[in-house]
Amino acid sequence: MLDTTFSTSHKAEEYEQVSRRAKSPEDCGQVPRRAKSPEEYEQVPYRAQSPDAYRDKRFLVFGTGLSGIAAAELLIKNQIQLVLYDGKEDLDIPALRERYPVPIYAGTLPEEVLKEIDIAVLSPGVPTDLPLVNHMRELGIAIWGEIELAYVFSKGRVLAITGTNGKTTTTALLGEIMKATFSDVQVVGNIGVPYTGIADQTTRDTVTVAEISSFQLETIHSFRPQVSAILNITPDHLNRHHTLEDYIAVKERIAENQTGFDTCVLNYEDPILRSFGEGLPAKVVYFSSARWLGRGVSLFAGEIHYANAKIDTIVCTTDELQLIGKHNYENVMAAIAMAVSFGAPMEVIRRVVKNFRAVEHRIEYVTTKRGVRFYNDSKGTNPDAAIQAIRAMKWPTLLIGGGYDKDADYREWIEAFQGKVKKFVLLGATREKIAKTALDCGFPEEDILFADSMEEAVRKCYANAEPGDAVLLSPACASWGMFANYEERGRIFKDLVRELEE
Ligand code: UMA
Repeated sequence: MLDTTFSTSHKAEEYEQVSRRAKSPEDCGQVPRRAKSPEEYEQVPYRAQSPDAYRDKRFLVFGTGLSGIAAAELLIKNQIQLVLYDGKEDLDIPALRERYPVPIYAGTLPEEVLKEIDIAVLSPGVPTDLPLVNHMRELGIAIWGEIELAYVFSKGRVLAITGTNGKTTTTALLGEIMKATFSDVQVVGNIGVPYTGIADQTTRDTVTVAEISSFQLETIHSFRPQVSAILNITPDHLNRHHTLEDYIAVKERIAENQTGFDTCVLNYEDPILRSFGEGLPAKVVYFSSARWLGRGVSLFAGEIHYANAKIDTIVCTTDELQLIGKHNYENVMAAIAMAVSFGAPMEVIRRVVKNFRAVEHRIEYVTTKRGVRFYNDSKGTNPDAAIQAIRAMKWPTLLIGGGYDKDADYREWIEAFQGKVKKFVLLGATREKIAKTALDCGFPEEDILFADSMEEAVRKCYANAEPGDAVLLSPACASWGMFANYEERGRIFKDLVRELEE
């Protein structure tokens, strides 16, 4: 029987080892600890200023991708003046103007236009240190991001997730838990749905679950999630953030406006995040995949526990999950910690986490044919992501890798095979380079196969697989050159797999 609830007192020593928040809301005299209902939530000044404060401002929307267009539409709907700008010289201005009757500029932005602007809303992909953005600062223009605009113009409670890896899975899972608990739930942000696109539809009852990238955190000001999470921090996007320290500082901004009313969920096994939690005004809930925590969410002997001062509950075992791999267990634990902190019932959490399947293209189970399991990890576009996928495989694996050359080093990926890879089928521009690294790492030459197309790669894997094996597409490379994007690569793989004869 898994629904075991027992006292935590027998783990007192471990409990003492776990650093907790510096100040509890009770210490601060701030009660209630967390706003459980929309009514309680409204008593806390989450959104300090109403959108009305901005109705007479002139906005510049920088970027005409998903975020820029959604931001422009939100401002237009609210009858707020704006100028649309994109750095792309060959922007199709007439086509855009047909849909958006506002001034549109591409490439250069006249000084007299800039001088009229009060607030610039940057799309996430726009570096905040561009000369043009620096010039805007000199002119006294406020620099917002699309997330800040959405937050100011939306209503209801917000849960937000950041981290280097696992954001999308955690956001999607938490979104499902929230949908099973509340009637009005929006899942937005870096996951591919701009937050500004739904801001107008939100009410005080809306629960918004947002995946927030480091790019998006750079330009928040008042954004204050009631529950936040930082899953992990490893070097990434350093071309944009320049140093690891800056990247860490940006990630940590997700909690900068949180107080004792709010909760921040952190990975106890990430030393940066463990110490970050020690000084936070928000209530901190840790999760750990490596030890039993007296309080928080722990993976212990194959069981995921949630414990607070009074109870220790087994949420599920890892065998009951459809997701595989330690990193995925961490994503599940973070979602559990966030959901419990937000007041979702444990029975709902249990049901949803057990049924939740991987998001498309991330170690996504496709099907089993003749006893051979097929997994699509087309999103494994760099060696780090591909390492997680091969680590998650519990079976002898026929691995399809290779693609566009991003100048990556494949050694660590190949070292992570640890005897699991039976055949290594290589595609694309990087295939020779990867094969050479594999040979240098002692991978047997006869187990390296080249393929000229995905079809050939799938066929070669199937021909060499035995019942009980797995076939994994996890290329460690971008898809460009052979496919439009990783989504197309993954879908072609899945179609080919489904067509295989039983
Ligand atoms: N642009 C400029 N100047 C620049 C850079 C871009 O004018 O210096 C213009 C481009 O010409 C283009 C537009 O800005 O017209 C593109 O904006 P964008 O790059 O911000 O892309 P969007 O389509 O708005 O998508 C963004 C996120 N993109 C990035 O962060 C790069 C999407 O995340 C997100 O899903 C979407 O908003 C909705 O919120 C994608 C991503 O790659 C998936 N994220 C990175 C990641 O996950 O690693 C952070």
